[in-house]
Amino acid sequence: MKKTAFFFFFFLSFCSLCAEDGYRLWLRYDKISDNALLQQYSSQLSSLLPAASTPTLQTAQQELQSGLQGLLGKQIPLQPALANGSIILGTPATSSLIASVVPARQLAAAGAEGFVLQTAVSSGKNVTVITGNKEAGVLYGVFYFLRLLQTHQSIRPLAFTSAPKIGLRLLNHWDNLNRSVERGYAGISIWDWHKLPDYLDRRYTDYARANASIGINGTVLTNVNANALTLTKDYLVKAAALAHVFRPYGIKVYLTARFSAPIEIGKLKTADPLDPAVQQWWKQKADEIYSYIPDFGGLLVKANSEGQPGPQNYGRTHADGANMLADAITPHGGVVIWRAFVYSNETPDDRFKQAYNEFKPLDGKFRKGVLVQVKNGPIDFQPREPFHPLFGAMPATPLMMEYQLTQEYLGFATHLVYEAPLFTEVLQADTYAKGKRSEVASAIDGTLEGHSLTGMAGVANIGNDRNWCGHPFAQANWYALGRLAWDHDLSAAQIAEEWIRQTFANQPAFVGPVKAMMLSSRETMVNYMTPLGLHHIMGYGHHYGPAPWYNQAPRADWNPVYFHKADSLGLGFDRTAAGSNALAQYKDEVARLYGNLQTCPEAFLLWFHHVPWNYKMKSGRTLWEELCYKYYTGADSVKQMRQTWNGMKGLIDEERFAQVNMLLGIQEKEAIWWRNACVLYFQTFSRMPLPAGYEKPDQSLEYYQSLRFPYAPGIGGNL
Ligand code: GCW
Repeated sequence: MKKTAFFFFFFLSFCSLCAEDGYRLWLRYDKISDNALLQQYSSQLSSLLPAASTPTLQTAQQELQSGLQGLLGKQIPLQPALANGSIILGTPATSSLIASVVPARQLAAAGAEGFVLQTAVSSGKNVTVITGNKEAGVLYGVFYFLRLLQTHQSIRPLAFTSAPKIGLRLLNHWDNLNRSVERGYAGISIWDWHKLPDYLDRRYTDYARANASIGINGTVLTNVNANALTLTKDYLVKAAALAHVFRPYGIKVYLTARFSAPIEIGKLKTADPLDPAVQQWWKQKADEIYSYIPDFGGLLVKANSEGQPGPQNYGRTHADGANMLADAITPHGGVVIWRAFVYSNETPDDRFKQAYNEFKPLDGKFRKGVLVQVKNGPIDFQPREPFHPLFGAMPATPLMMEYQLTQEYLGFATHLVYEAPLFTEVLQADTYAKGKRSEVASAIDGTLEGHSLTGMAGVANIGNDRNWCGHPFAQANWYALGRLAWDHDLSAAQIAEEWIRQTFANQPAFVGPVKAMMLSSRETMVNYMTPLGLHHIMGYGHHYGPAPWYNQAPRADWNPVYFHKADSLGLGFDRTAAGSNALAQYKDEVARLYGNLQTCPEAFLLWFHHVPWNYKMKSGRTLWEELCYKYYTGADSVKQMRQTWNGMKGLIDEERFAQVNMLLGIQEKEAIWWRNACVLYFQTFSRMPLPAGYEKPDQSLEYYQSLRFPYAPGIGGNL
């Protein structure tokens, strides 16, 4: 007996020493250390009524059991008889008790995917009900309930209903069949195509758990720079195996379609969407896909963009291409997600304007079942972009939001950047499409134009690194995407707080400072990389580090100099009527706000104006001084982040503490690199001295320009 206890103790202490490698994400379920709370929860939760034996309800039950076992440190028995503290799991269809205990209007409010958490008295017993109209809702409810415990919230009384505001809540993996990940910084792809379909890594299940816990209900497995082989039988069988793992978690599988697939794998001479043989080929392909994956979510397509084939190769429009695929896919219940990230090499116009120019005229031409997926901003996932002018501009078309979780332009997986403030800034921007209060969020959730097909996607930051995302804090961006897709009214602060409490610790001494650090991290990064509306000034190709001087790219709009337009007079891209007039793509109210130098928020200044170096900013400083101020403040803030983190020593496990500490060290160096390189380079145009009091860069501009990174991660060849 003693021996067992010793080993148990040994095992526990061993686990606490070795287990904090980040693998458990925000689903750690460690025993609650606050004894009073532990006792309270224990007395409120005594047993679990066995759920119906369907895959999703059994999954929900297992999650609840293992979660409670961890959090309460004891097993909650399955017990059919109602007792004080019973938990009842199920849908009104699987349990008559639920229908009698939960008010019908609450169930109605939960809709198809939502859930109800309800405490009630049934046959004289205090019970907790976790329910939804569909089984996936029950699972979401279980995860929400476990979150309440993990974050030390009260669980009695509960009368809480929650339903997602957005229908398709997706991750987009830019994963190639050779397991390289385009713009991936967390190892190779988690999809081990070679061993699929027979070898099902435990990670696939944990991936599904993590996604379901935040309401993500679909995953696009493959890169939008697509490989036609994805749609061959060999790979469909592999994708079907993943779909099988994900199904109980309410997660559908989607794939990317290469537009030229009929030629490459179908032996046709053309991929012209108006050619009957091509249409027939896609119909048969869709039938085949659905024979393997009956609940297949649909196809995501990047066409006529950055060298990808598309309908324009045949003189057809994006709508022609999307509609052909929709005719094949929608009869099976799937959707076609067509990306609006296009810019043509031949079009000499401002790259900002190209997606709008191509897509706006197609509004109303897309078939039912097609969504157009639009990046949050007009260029390309920069640290700060104004909202994309297509939002609010295509009333007849369901527009889906595309964010980038992977930090292609945000310091890779080395910089601590919490992206929720970026996401919410865009969602809250007012498009004025139907007058004031026509926020981007309402264009995405369907309320602005009355669409029922709605979606939000995040380009995944997941790889096979033990901690999934490379940086322990990058997990928060995955988490935030799911939470905001479910409910975009949540604040970045609220999401950060619940993530920290589950992922690290509940102590206020930790939560407070770390939350503040997360919330300011995005602005800090903007300051040391692209302040005042600068954009696209990173290294060429790999996108690592600063290279505002670069002008050797094969096309003008891949060059930083194209975007910042520094000259002896000033800095910034004039997108007013006097310049490219991109502002005309916005509603008048927005165009006026940004178009007037006096009213344009300074955060967006250089997006829209070419501003003289000695222009007086609101602070009283000149543009040049303000630019220096921002770069130096940004780099200094990283120093402060390190200090904050150092103060957290001892409050969490040593392993993750040390990892973050080292990463912040790199971030500080790289912030100084960005600052020095950019200030020295822009100084060659402003010809003004560094304002007094700033430490001089310790290297020359030539030094920064000479740096080369042939093996920077994330380029990802699609072999
Ligand atoms: O940001 C750019 C990336 C490309 C990516 C492209 C896109 C998948 O640099 O790597 O290609 O966007 O979104 O299609």
